[in-house]
Amino acid sequence: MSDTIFGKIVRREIPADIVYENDDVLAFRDLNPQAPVHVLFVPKRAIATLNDATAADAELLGKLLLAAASYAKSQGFEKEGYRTVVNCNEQGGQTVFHLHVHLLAGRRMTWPPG
Ligand code: U5P
Repeated sequence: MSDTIFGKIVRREIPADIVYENDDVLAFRDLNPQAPVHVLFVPKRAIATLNDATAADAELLGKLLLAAASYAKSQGFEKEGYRTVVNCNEQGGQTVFHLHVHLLAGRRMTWPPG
């Protein structure tokens, strides 16, 4: 796949406000936050979209969600809650083609999403 700005962040080629990291996942604050806490969890090994994930990526996908939950809990959002979102392709609202999980917290979310 072609490289993206998130690949450059993972390789520390461009700066980001990194808040969480483990062997497989990097998380940094969204530059255009949609909630008081808006963090993006990206796999260090890039997958372009959710469509491109295979059974071989199942563990990595799980690790992304677990990282988001772990960070949300560490920030005190376990009880009040939060939202995780994966956008896919144009109508899903995806703009960066390196799969990522949005973590949004700190305000009441609405449903259905826009
Ligand atoms: N974004 C950043 N930094 C960048 C480029 C994009 O934080 O350098 C954020 C956008 O604000 C957006 C997200 O929320 O990445 C991409 O999400 P999506 O629209 O692809 O789901």
